[in-house]
Amino acid sequence: MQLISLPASPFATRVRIALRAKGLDVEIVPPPSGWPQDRRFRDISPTGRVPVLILDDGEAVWESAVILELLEELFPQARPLLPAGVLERARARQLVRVADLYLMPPMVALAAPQSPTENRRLLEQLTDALSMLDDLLEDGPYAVGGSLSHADCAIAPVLLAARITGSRLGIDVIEALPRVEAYTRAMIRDEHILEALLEMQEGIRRLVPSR
Ligand SMILES: N[C@@H](CCC(=O)N[C@@H](CS)C(=O)NCC(=O)O)C(=O)O
Repeated sequence: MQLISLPASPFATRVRIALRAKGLDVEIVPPPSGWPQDRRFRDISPTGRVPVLILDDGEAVWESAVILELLEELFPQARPLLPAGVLERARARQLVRVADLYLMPPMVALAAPQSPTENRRLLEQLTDALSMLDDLLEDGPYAVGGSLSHADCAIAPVLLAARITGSRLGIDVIEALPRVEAYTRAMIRDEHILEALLEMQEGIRRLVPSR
């Protein structure tokens, strides 16, 4: 199997955390030159986005949350990354949705130049979403159910991205949120999260050397 990935991508990072935790031997490759317009890349990733998982038979699967679910089903013998309880599984999936629908969109928009008014509006959206996350996170070292799950795969890279986005704008978007703050300290005690986040941070530094 191959994972088409970029180190700086929080979406690709969530899949890399899962691959590491499951101990799956997957070759990590960059997108082809000419990405994202490249026709051959569009044939396997119609959205033109990474990550994309290429299975051994050549089938391509895109959308990071779907890739995470697929890995659970393809490798039931590997470490499960969804909690055993039905409700806890729903909670883990909810946090993946929170990352995708509420946390990432303002951050993606903030990465592009915006007017000061728009910047303020997006920042407000981001802090609202972070404060919702503060209410949703459990107290333990992991987001849900006491062990590493899809929720952590999704939330940990988003929080690194939030910290970097905030510091670029001169504010710490996390410091006033006790659970989120505690979680950002606890998450890096997990070796799989830590390694993938260091890769992501280095990827961002290479893209924007001042960060
Ligand atoms: N919903 C997608 C989002 C993936 C995504 O936005 N990836 C970005 C990198 S972080 C990308 O490939 N952007 C290329 C582009 O927009 O042209 C997923 O979860 O996989």
